[in-house]
Amino acid sequence: MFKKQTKVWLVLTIVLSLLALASACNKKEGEANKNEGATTGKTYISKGDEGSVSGTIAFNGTAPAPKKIDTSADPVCGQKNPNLSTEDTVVSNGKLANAFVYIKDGTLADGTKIGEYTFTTPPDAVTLDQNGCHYRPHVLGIQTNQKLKITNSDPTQHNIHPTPKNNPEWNQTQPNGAPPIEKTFARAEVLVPVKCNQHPWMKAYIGVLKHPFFAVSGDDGSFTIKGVPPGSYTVAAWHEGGAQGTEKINQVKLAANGSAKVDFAFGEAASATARRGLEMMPALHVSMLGRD
Ligand SMILES: [Cu+2]
Repeated sequence: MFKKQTKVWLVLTIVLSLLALASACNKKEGEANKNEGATTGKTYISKGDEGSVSGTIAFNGTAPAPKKIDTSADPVCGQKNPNLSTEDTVVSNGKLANAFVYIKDGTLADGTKIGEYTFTTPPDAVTLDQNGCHYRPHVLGIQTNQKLKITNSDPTQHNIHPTPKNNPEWNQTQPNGAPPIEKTFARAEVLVPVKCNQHPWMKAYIGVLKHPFFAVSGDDGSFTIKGVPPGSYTVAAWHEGGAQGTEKINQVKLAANGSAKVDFAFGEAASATARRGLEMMPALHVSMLGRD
């Protein structure tokens, strides 16, 4: 009787152990499959047939005049930069500076969606300088995981505080004379606002993308995105005007070794211009789909 009971227990124990082992093996296999699934995407390799996308950002209507900033909270700022003014809408001769223009979506000539490619991270850092108690540049682009080097060229202390939605938020004090701060952004985000906890008027915007196809419009409103593979793309221009900024969208087709033109317009009369543009512009040159 005693012997029979022991046998039953022994068999039960063996069966249960085997079941547990099988379950563990299945789990491991499942995890391995999941990891395999995560490594999608092929690295883009230049074919030597890349071209450029360029254009101009217009500002229609009356641009708000820059306002002088009251820097009395930190006398050092006033000493170094007595004429510090707002930079939210910088317009000269009807052209808008500091618009962030980028390839938002599209398909390369080889039929691959741009989002399916991985683009090599540039080894050089992008610099954001604090100089005269404002950020230089005011708008910048960077690739995911590319180094952002923050420098303090002022004889006063700053506190850099990006407020991203898709990346971790942080803030860090940088006293005068302190070494540069180096940071990266792991995820794409257009755009990450940056403020200074020391000087409430200080603002910058960082466009983070997985690819290098972006540019910022200069004082003459012009921009050029270089090294773009041939394909059909949605190009977006973002400007900080409005609560969350304003984004305009256009379509562009780029031939091998080509140079495509695409213009954008912001300001009060921008929508009307965009509609006129649709009727007048040749389709391949640019089709205007002004949004907002
Ligand atoms: Cu500051």
